[in-house]
Amino acid sequence: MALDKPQVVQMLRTMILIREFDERAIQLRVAGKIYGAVHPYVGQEAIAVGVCSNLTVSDRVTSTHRGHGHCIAKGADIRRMMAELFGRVDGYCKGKGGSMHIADFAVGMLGANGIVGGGLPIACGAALAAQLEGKGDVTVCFFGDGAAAEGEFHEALNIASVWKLPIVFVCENNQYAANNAVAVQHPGVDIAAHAGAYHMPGVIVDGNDVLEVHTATGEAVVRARRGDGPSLLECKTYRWHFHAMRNTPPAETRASDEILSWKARDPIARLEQHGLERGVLSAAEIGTIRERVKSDLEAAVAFAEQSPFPDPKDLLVDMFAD
Ligand SMILES: Cc1ncc(C[n+]2csc(CCOP(=O)(O)OP(=O)(O)O)c2C)c(N)n1
Repeated sequence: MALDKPQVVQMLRTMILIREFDERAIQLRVAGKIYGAVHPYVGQEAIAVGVCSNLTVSDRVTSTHRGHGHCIAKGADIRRMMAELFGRVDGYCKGKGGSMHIADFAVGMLGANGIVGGGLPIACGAALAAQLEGKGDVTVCFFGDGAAAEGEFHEALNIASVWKLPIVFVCENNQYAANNAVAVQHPGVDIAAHAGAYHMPGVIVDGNDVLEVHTATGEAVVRARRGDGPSLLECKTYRWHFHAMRNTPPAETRASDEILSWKARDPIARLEQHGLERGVLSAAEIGTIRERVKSDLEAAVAFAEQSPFPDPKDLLVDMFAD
């Protein structure tokens, strides 16, 4: 069923916000205003938005080191996210966690995660909790193609299948794990092919098409809510920028036309085109969405800048459980 206008507007706005948040984060990092590693999600926005547009606030997600897009799509507050990147007390971890540790349980965001594959067992635990609670909530587990080469990937798929956990595994295959192209990490081309071994549906999705991601996730979420167990979606996409703040892999090792061919499939431009062709968006409305995103982001940066640094005497506060 075609999405209605408010849904298209909401998706487009969220995708633009995710992109602009990370482009701004790169600028701020280069300018030395924020600290630590930033792993940009630019180019992958259709996945977070297409997936999370099927979720309610009580559904949970686990994220990765490249987590800003998941946080925004699940409803986290960009002011507190930005304050965290600035290392300030109003950040999600009071400025002591940084980009890779943003969590907001109030909106079901169980946390970004610096450990590759670390979200997979956490997602199984969250899905088991949801199964025991019996309210029909699902858990989505985002992870990369590199994480699919970790043992935790197989353990998680196995236990989720055996226990029919209400979980959707979403592999964001952005073609690289740091320096390594997907072909050198995996013997087969498709991560989704592993699903058959664990007796669950495995679906390959165009990860640069938010509508396709939305539909495929919708089917997996219905299956999970019904009690029929997990699914694996492999979203084929591309990481436009470097891995973290270093140029990895060096631009010259990527085939010269590779980046260009993926940029021609820009997920935001494709949704704009879809909206214009269907007559549910006008160029003026797109301009207004972009302006609004810009002012919201500047407000987030201003909020972060006025927030104080944590007091050094609080260095160990919140580090250990009582
Ligand atoms: C267990 C573990 N091994 C290695 C690393 C170092 N590391 C950080 S990100 C990364 C690549 C991850 O690739 P992928 O899962 O495909 O995610 P992407 O960065 O492409 O989004 C590696 C190897 C780590 N953080 N944790």
